[in-house]
Amino acid sequence: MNNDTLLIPESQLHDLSMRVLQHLGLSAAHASAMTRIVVAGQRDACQSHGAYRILSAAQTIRTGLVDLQAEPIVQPTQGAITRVDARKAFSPLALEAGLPHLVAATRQLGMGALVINHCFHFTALWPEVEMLTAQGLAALVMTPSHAWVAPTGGKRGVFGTNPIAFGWPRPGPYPYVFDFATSAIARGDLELHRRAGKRLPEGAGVDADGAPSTDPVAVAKGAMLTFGGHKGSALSTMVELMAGALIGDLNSQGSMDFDAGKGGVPYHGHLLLAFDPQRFAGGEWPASQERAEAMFAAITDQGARLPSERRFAARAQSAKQGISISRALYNDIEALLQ
Ligand code: NDP
Ligand code: PYC
Repeated sequence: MNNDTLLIPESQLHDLSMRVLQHLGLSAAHASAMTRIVVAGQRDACQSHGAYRILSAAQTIRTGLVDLQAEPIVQPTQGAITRVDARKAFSPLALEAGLPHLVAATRQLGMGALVINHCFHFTALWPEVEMLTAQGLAALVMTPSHAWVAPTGGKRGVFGTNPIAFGWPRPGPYPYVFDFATSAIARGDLELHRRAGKRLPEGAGVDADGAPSTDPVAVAKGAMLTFGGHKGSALSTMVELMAGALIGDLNSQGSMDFDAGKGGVPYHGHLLLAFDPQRFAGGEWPASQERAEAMFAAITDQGARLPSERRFAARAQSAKQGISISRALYNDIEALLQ
């Protein structure tokens, strides 16, 4: 550990986050739900969506757009669908309110959907997916963001960074989980490059004239690009449709218009789909699970790693030695108390 990095107990980061978020005016219920997610992110060395997000929350609160106290309203589950109105508040509390209903519907029907409307969303998706795999369910989660990302062949933002996360329950402590932005890099990562004065990887974006650029400031003025060319572009379109139009909420352009240049985190809806493998595979689930495990082994046996293995290793390391956080970030978060 060098001078620029601190190692702190999880409880210390938890307390700091609670104090800061409540100092910024959030209710204890919102502060707790948000703290659980950002601390988990930092614990898992998810730098773009860990403690750094406390700064994003603070900036969003300054816009005056977010409701700091609103209790989410869970509407009665209709068929497979549970809908939660977050009422212009941050999403984590609405997620926690809706999740038990999603799990119950999924167990009853074999599959279920949780629709969260009218939320400010700033978190990673893997904590949400892991809440479902912990219940023995498979999960697919997606959300739009702000229209920062140009379609392949274009140069103006249309899509959000539009993450997609998938989880599969496994025997043992860890599920199979992937979680990635459909943009070449996440916006949070672009911001971290800007803070550190670093160039972006090639292919991350274009400047305001549409020319390829690795300058995070120029790309923020121009547009980010999707990963994988037309394939990322199509996946990003799907996220706009499934977690925007389908659930009766804003797409990434609508979110950006709502923000009107104030610099808050995106405001839109959010979609979680859950599947009960016991129901889908019927009596075949034990054999199906064995085949899935054989596939994972065929990946790792050749030296390739599974997604989330880096995070799980960081989680184990954090449990042993404390959570690693940059001193500059810790100081910036603490400064919010003044
Ligand atoms: P990364 O590119 O860092 O990682 C994507 C996934 O690929 C992870 O599951 C990662 O696992 C895995 N992975 C990375 N390298 C390998 C490898 N060599 N072999 C196998 N798997 C690998 O993610 P992004 O930067 O795109 O996204 C970061 C976070 O930002 C996500 O959690 C996402 O939810 C969040 N986000 C949230 C948004 C929102 O609107 N709320 C918008 C955009 C992003 P591992 O973590 O173990 O490295
Ligand atoms: O990193 O792209 C991102 C992001 C958008 C909203 C929250 N995170």
